Amino acid sequence: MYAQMIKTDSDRVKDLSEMSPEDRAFQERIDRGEKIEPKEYMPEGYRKTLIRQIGQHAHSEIVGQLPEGNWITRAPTLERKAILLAKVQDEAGHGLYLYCAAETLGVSRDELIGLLHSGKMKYSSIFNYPTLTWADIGAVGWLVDGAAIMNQVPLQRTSFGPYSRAMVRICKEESFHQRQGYDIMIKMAQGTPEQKAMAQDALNRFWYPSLMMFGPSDKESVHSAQSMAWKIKINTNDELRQKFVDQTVPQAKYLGLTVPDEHLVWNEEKQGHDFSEPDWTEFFEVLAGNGPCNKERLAARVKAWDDGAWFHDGLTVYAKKAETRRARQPLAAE
Ligand code: BYC
Repeated sequence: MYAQMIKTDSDRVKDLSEMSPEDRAFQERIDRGEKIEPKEYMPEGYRKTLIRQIGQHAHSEIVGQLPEGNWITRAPTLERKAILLAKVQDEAGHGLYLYCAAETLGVSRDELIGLLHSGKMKYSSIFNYPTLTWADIGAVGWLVDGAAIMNQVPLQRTSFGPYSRAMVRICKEESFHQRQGYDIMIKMAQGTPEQKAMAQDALNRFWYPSLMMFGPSDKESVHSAQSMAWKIKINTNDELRQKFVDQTVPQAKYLGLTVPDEHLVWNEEKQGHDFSEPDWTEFFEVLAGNGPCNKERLAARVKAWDDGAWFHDGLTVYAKKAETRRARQPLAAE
């Protein structure tokens, strides 16, 4: 059912005068900055948009474990291994908070996971790129988690209560993730010439995919206008991309690394950097399933699900039996 719904939430933004009385009252609550809670009235489009965004966000956290999980057994020291393990576990936790937030909107976790596995629901484009060296783990923490924080800090103020509360906790953990990535980059950039070259190579490969994480340019973004009217999104894709570039360029400079963009320049007038757009053809190809690792990532998730089926099935049967037992319990016990 949700497969058909997912695409239908990008209608033109309606004016207050065009809305039903319920939708107008709802929009006025949003405009006053009130939070919307699961059992309260919400337009169908608001609910669908949230299911799409929160579901995709949850899937991103879960699929996002794969490129880093790949390096747990190869981390260079025991300390780095323990830190990476903790970070990857945090991502699993983020996925679970977000699936719970989505479930309050009337969609089950199994349904969402089914949509991911059938390719009907997306996850972040960034996780379709490979992590080839240890420096990539630094770049993922620094750039990917850095971009995630830039996007997620404003989402703490999103209008849907459960999503907003999940984001508060997630943001705290993401900031540790970004620091651990930057710490790896410092070590590599200040290491041997070979290590510094690895750090530069990781920056070269992750720079543009990180810029793509914010979504297409504002003129190509189909959902932004309505999502911003509903305060599901607080900033446009281009606003956040600009902030990310402005924050990250000095960090690259501190590392002694070069951002791979010959057009990157400080613009005094706009008090921000001018920079090159990512290759949007590549972005849409990745979204269509043709990125370097799309097939591998999805296959890994489907395999994990299938391998764990005996456990889910066991738990479900146990839960049913326990419910039947409880229902049969004599009232005298009360
Ligand atoms: N990748 O109209 P637009 C993490 C899709 S996990 C894939 O601008 P919207 C981490 C978009 O869905 C962080 N698809 O959409 C985890 C739409 O397609 P559909 C993940 C993308 O929703 C582990 C179409 O393009 N963060 O940090 O208004 C380890 C048009 O786009 C992408 C979130 O999920 C993309 N990059 O804005 C380390 C944040 N961009 O659905 C780190 C929550 C766009 O119509 N999400 N699309 O088929 C958001 O803030 C918004 O959904 C977006 C897109 C800004 C991503």
